[in-house]
Amino acid sequence: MKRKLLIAALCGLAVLILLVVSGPLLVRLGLLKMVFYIQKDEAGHVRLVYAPVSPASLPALKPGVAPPLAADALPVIIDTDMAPDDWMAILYLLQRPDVDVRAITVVGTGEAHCGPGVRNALDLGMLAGRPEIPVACGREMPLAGDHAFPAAWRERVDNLLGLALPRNPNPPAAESAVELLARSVRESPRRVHLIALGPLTNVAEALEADPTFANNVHMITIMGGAVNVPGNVHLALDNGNEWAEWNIYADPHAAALVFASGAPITLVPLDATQYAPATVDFYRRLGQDRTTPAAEFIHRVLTQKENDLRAGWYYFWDALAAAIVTDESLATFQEMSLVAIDHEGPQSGRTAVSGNGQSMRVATFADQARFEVLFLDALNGR
Ligand code: AGV
Ligand code: CA
Repeated sequence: MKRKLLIAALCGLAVLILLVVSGPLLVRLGLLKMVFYIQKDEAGHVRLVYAPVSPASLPALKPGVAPPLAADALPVIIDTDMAPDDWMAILYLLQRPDVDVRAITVVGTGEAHCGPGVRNALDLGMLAGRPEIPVACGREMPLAGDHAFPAAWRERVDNLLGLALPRNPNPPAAESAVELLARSVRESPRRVHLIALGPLTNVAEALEADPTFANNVHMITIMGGAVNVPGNVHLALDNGNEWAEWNIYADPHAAALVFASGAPITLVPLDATQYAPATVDFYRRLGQDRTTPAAEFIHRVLTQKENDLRAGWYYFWDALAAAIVTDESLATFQEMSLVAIDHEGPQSGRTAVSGNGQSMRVATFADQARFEVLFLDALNGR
């Protein structure tokens, strides 16, 4: 009996090893759709996963058609570090007829590097039928300090998680991100809504470069910070910093300058985004309801992220912030006086309540069910 069990276990192990070794080859040959393989997860742990491989072999995506813009569409500039949930936020905004995306500026101190980040932003514009939207990148070092996103994360987002987008024939803007920000704000017929989805390096530089910049900004909505909840850098870094959220941590001095600038700010910190986890349930719903190239692309992105969804540590951080811009009733807000702590140490990058802080509107809760419907509808052009 014992021997039979042992033999069965050994056979099982042999089959598993065979599948791991031969899986990728069988997929290449088109004999398998799913495969076991060894992957390093976001926290750097090695694990065995069962998932589709070779996203490059998926059928090429065709450019979609942008919705006709409403006459009173909100003029918006997106400042982004081009991580996967930034792609979701960008496509959400591009698919909404009530949003007029006038420029995309990539921040060089976030997850993507400038070269691939700009390329991918242009190609997202192509996917959404808006290839003419200008895209530029900013400086690649924070205004102060040397906090950087993990190299492995950067490589993955630079490579679009192995996915492909239709190629936008337009070149990047000839200007820098700060110049493009300044010009887009200046030339907008109405005051623009600036949506910052990465470290605040570009936004701080633009505010510093031109004291009148903020006059033509209706609102800066920032995904970043953690006020009354733990931060998220400590999940990846072993530095004892329990407070900081990545976007603020990557350039705390830039955040401090933006906070102190006097510009009107809506902060969407982890306090609110914790209510918008990227769930397997949402992924399944999108799988059954994807009628546009944008919806199809985000489904592919979530397929690449499936293990993170199952592990429960992936959130629609930036997509939620974008959705809140279009529908404020998704969130509950509190007026708070906040500082961004920009000195080195275990609290570097913390967004803390302080009597010396800047008053801003802070989202502390989000309606998950309504956000998901809005997101799914917009991706599908509804
Ligand atoms: O902290 C949230 C910000 C968002 O702008 N980013 C991801 C979103 O684009 C950084 C981040 C936090 N945890 C992460 C992040 C993780 N586990 N993997 C990749 N990026
Ligand atoms: Ca981001």
